[in-house]
Amino acid sequence: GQSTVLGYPRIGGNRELKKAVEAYWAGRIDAAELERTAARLRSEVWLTLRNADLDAIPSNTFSYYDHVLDTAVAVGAVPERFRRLGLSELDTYFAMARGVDAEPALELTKWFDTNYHYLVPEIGPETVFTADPAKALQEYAEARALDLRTRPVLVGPATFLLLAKPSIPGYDPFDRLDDLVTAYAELLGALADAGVDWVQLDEPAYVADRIPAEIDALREAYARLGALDRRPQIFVATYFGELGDALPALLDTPVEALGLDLVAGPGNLRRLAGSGPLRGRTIVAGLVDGHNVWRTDLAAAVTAGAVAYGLADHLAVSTSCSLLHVPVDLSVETRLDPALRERLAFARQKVDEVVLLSRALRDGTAHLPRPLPAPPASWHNTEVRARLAALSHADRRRSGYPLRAAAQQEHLRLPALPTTTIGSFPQTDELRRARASLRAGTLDEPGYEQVIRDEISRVIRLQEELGLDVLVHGEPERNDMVQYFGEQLDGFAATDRGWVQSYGSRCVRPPIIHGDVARKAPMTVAWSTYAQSLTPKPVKGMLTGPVTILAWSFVRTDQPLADTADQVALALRDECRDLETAGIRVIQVDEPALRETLPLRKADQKAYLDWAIGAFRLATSGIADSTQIHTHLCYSEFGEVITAIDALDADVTSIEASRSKMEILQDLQSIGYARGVGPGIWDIHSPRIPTQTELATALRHAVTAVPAQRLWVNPDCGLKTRTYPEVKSTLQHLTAAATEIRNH
Ligand code: THG
Ligand code: ZN
Repeated sequence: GQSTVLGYPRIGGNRELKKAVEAYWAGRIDAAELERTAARLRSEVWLTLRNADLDAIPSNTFSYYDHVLDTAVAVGAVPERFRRLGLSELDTYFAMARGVDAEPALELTKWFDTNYHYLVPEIGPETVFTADPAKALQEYAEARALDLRTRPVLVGPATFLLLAKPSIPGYDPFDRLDDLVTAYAELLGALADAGVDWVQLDEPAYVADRIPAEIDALREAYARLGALDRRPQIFVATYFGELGDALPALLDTPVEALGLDLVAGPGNLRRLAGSGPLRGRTIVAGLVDGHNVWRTDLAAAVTAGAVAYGLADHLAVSTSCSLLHVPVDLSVETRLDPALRERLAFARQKVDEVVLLSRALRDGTAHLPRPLPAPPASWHNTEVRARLAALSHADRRRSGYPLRAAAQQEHLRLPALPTTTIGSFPQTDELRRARASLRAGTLDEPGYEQVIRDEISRVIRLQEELGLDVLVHGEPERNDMVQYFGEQLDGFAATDRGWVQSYGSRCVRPPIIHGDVARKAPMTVAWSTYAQSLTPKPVKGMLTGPVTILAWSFVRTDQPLADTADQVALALRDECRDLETAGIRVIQVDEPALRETLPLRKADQKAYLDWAIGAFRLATSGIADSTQIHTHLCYSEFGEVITAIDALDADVTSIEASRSKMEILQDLQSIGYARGVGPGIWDIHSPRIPTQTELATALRHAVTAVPAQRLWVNPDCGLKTRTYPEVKSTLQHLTAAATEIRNH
């Protein structure tokens, strides 16, 4: 068999791409220097893959920002509003990615169920598709100069349109598939002319539920591309789940290779067995998990691979999806617990696994490494497991809302339309410097804590001056909201350089959950009570919910996610109790990831929502009626999970709404949501400072959907990416707008 990977991280082992791109944006380097860095990173990846003895090496997996945007450029889908800026090609590209003063960027949204975000193509009847193969050809030629014949990768035409949004309301971008396939035909022709043997077209959209018309359209698209007489061989890659009816549809076309995710979609094998003769086609078996960091169980993978081999005359071994979603190289993580390290594989190590598997399938399993020993006993927490086993329904239930609401009003004495913020305040240069000095050893722990205390008291004073009703401590002590909890919980490990691209130049370093989760000591109580000691107004405790902690970590796969979620929930439950005992009267448990980990297929969604809601309620039900629970949701459209939001049973839900023009309020109203709600009236992702009039208008609109007694006034997300001048002005406008509406 052959070996390949569907894609490889492009950020570099030390985030060189992030640094170069940001230096270019800041004007510190020019386009030529940026391009040199990019070319070096590309050749490093190709040489790494060649030196690992991988048979088939992908190209065009590099991106300055996002591979969906690259595909949009390759088919000419650059909206007129960016073309007319008259910028260079590179700057037009970055204008689409980041916006410019005059034009907002393309929308950014989740790439399936990963923590990667892509730029949403805008497609309408006016879009003129034209093939622009320059980038793919350039990369192919660069690799050719290293004596490599690579396989260019593009997002496939059907998935591209299914991920797009209409440029005018009501239009369906998918209606343009025929025209788009014409552009792809031209692209394939240009690649063939350059000597390209194989092209990879990614169609992951077909592992989600698709209507028959969409499946038929996929079949027709690949029948057309397959019938071209001037083209490379076509490899259609699918990943993140099971293909369903798209599998026989693709086998109905002349495509030469089909990629199946056998990690997230083990049922693909059964489906393949039932789908008739493969007629010489290659099956690319995704046996090595590209979405998680665990070493592959090679014996089990060989067994699955052998089954696939039995079905297909031609088999290649691959990763389940692109390796974009895992860190680059485990070998630099010298500070990890050896017992954990030996169980992990990052991108570089996963390439070795692919090569080993393809050899084992050809030559037998004699050379496979020995299986791992059992995990260390210290990863197992008997006490947590006993607590989990003893849980009952009652542990996930609070009193009825009317009782709670009365007790909370008694305890908090808030005005109508109470004002608050979501939690974080700007991370100042001083804070960043202090964190860097602490790491470098030039600032000691007491010195660092003094910096944090000073910052908290500044933030409290500012909020009192602004007249906000429920205050926050501003989270100056936190880097990333998940990293912060991961560092304090048993069962989690942090990496030094395990960066993964989240969007554009932004990366995250997800913690790894390897064992039973337990709280060693209170995690947030000291800072929250310090903040509360400075003011008579209620200060919110700030926690990250179990679903979000799991979504933004690498999770263990040896037990159901639901169990891990409940373990995290128990730790948070104890934290809530301790906050309450320490005098904190309002606790916010954020679940911004609730929507993003929703399974791609409808059939799997209920089970997910059941455990997700159950874990949130377990975390938040161990407290008195008089303690008010808030939750905060952002980064997604929540219409689809509206009943789940209700089922969380939080006393107050603050939710991103300013971009969707508050449609979410109608949605909540229509399912009978009857508790507090704070639709974000300030879009904090924009540096624009809204006026008091604008905010008052938004509030006036909101009170038509939600009675004033239940309506909260707040921005739509945390303020850590904004500056103090922006925050001060806008919060002033926000409190003034609330007063204006209260007095009418
Ligand atoms: N934390 C984590 N995952 C997330 C988010 C988060 N996923 C979804 C969403 N939020 C993604 N958004 C961001 C926003 C900013 C950054 C990363 C993801 C960011 N990263 C810093 C960078 O790349 O410079 C590094 C941060 C660090 O030093 O830890 O700014 O909030 N886990
Ligand atoms: Zn938010």
